[in-house]
Amino acid sequence: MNLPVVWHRDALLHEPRGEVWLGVWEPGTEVPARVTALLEALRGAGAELVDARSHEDGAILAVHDSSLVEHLATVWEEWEASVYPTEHGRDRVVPYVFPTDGLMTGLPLRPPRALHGRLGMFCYDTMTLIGPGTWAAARASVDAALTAADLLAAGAPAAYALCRPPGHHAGPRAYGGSCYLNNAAVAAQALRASGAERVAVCDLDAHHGNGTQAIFYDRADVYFGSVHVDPGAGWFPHYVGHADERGAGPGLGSNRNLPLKPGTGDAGWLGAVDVLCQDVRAHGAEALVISLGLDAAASDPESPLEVTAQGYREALRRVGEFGPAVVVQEGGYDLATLGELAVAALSGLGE
Ligand code: SP5
Ligand code: ZN
Repeated sequence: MNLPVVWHRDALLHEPRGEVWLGVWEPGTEVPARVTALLEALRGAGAELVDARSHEDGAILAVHDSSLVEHLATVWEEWEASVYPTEHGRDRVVPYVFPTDGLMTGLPLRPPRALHGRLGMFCYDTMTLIGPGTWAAARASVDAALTAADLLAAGAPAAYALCRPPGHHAGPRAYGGSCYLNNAAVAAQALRASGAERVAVCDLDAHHGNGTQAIFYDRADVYFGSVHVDPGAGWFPHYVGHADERGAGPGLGSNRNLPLKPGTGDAGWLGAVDVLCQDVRAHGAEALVISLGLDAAASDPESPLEVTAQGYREALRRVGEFGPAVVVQEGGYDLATLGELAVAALSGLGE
């Protein structure tokens, strides 16, 4: 495989030790072994491994509020120095109160004094835990995406960033869905900064990329399109990802959601990918970011879309025709097939 694979060893430091789903702590699927599975398969396919280089925070602050970045960078140390681990036996950061519109009823948001009260200002679910290595891994994941964008700026036709933790559920000032910083959005913004006037983000993860959508919703220069299992059919992120979300203000028309029925399979999924391709062409994108979640696969425990490895390969063949591409790893949770899915998908690029 003739494609640079960018990764950072700190990706392994993030150990969420599960997720709290409906009030119960479960093992969770976004595990460090995902990195090992992907690396081994890609190395076996002959890919060139590239170490992620460190980048300034400016690239992150171009898409995220500084309040979120500051929170993520410091919350573990504050948690650990407090009574949560010792008196309460809580060795991971999990929120419990959320300042929803229904709670606030238009009142001004005053950051709570208690850390355990403040968490819900930034985290919108109970499944995205923070431990000692989470910040280092999230920061390294962004560095992988930025290093891949650098390779494109230097003339590479494509580069793959083995990002972990994933990023597409992280918005301008909120994290959730196993995501902390939005690697794909940071890469798209970096491609803009390195000279591409128009960029397109195509999100193939089984779940809607609500964070990336939110970041670019009112912008015309960065198109966002997503194929995903219909949130209206009962799937995460439940509240967003509907077909009528088309962008706002100058960005009206630059956002496309293609929610799909559970059980859709290759033909229907690739038909939706074709709609994204038409959009990318119409947008006049000079560079692409592909949010490559492999959790639409039939083998995946987290989604019902029933896509095959050949389907993924064909999707990247089609999307990759429209320009140089940074491919960013998002979800994908079946450790037994994750590696072969990635190899199949990436082998479609440039075919
Ligand atoms: C990046 C990415 O793919 N994030 C996915 C986050 C969605 N996770 C949804 C989890 C729904 C609850 N899991 C059910 C576990 C039942 N044992
Ligand atoms: Zn997903």
